[in-house]
Amino acid sequence: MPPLVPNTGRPYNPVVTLNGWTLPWRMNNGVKEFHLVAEPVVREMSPGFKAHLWGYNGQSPGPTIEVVEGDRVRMFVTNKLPEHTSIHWHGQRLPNGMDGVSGLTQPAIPAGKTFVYEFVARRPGTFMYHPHADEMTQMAMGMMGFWITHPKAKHPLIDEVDRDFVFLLNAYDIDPGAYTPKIMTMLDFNLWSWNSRVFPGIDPLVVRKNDKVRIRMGNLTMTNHPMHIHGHEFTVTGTDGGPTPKSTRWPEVTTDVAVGQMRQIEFLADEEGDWAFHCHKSHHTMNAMGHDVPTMIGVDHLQNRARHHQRHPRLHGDGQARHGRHGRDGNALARQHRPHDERRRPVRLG
Ligand SMILES: [Cu+2]
Repeated sequence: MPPLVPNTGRPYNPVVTLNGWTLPWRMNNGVKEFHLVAEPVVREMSPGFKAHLWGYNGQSPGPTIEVVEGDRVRMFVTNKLPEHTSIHWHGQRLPNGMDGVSGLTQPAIPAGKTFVYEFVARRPGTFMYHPHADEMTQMAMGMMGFWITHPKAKHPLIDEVDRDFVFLLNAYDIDPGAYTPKIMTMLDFNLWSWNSRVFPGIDPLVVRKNDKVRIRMGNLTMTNHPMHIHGHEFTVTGTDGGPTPKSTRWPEVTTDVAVGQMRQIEFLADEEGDWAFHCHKSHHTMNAMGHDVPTMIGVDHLQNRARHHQRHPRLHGDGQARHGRHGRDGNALARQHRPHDERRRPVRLG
């Protein structure tokens, strides 16, 4: 027998935010009230590796907001950052003054102040939120979140699914040994993350065999990501513009998510196993990026080590006998020579 469905509670199947959560609300005279607090946060990006980011309500990305088509929504936004901010509700139909572009539709929210946004969630779909104030800094620091508007009735283009996952693609440039992202980086980020987590710290998308699965992804990095799934085919059923017409859907195993875009994919999980789902840019899959590292393929490491040992005996601890245990790769050398301080990030490769 399938699980019983209660006749009270939410009239929709809530989404699962990878390594995240949905923001609670309160009803006030028919208005759904939410409170977002923009503030500095500490995010553990993978086990043992903590980053000092900016986010909302203690986390980067901020909590997911879930509402129903037609809801009147009131968002209190309190600014606990050391500078001004605002929130733009990416993709929403709303009154111009609620669009959150500082210097255009509103003065920025000063540090220490609260601003209130209010509008009706007019169309169902998948949306994002992020600042439109000092954008380069604030998004490089992790300020962003997801917004889902569920359809209020059965929608011809929105299927019911058993599992509904959401995550944001984001990117950081954090030097080894450092905690804070370099905010001036434009393209050459060294951490490509999902909801500010990196492999193996990303929640798996666990489903039952033959579940119908929906995944909603938003891209708030500075480059595109061809997202690829193994063992199944999916269709793109929605964008930030809403559900796609059925005539435009065809089977794919990879779909590109461009900068500032959102893609919603669906498939039947009818093959058992642990299937990979990843960006097909090999640099992003490997993740631990160091573009200034020379190619070490073909280099005679043993001879180099001997030479290095002669010049820098102090770095080699108890001497050359130890080297044999560390293999022949360039990373082993880097590990040996790096001081063992507690700020060191565990190096993980795909
Ligand atoms: Cu990518």
